[in-house]
Amino acid sequence: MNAERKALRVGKALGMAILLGAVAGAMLFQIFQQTRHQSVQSIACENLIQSCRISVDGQNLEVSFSATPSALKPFLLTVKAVGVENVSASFHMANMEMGMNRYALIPVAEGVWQAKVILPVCVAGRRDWILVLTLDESIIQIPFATQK
Ligand SMILES: [Cu+2]
Repeated sequence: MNAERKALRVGKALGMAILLGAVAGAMLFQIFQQTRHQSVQSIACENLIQSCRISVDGQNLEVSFSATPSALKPFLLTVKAVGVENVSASFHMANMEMGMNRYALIPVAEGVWQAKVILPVCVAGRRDWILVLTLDESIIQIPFATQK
């Protein structure tokens, strides 16, 4: 009886420890995520085909599409940014899971990064997308629309 009670107590303590550990882990992960990405900025680009000049975290960049984006039609995404080590792009829709649309941009010249992008068709018929660019530690969101 006594041993049983002891085992129960140990089990409860262990469960509590695991729970606290999980909570602490989740909090640490969140802090890590926040410090890793210093800023998320949403930027309006009038015309991504003519290229969009952006200044973020003291870094000047230029973002452009090679053609008017349209679902299932490949286009080139070009980002001009000097002095960055990693550029990646992902495409999202607000409040709608559109699957994995993630691209690692490849440096094609000094400070010029590119990826060939193919956007999926939206089952809801929406055309509003958000390009999320990650340049090292900075994240930039650029809303745009696809053509029919
Ligand atoms: Cu959609």
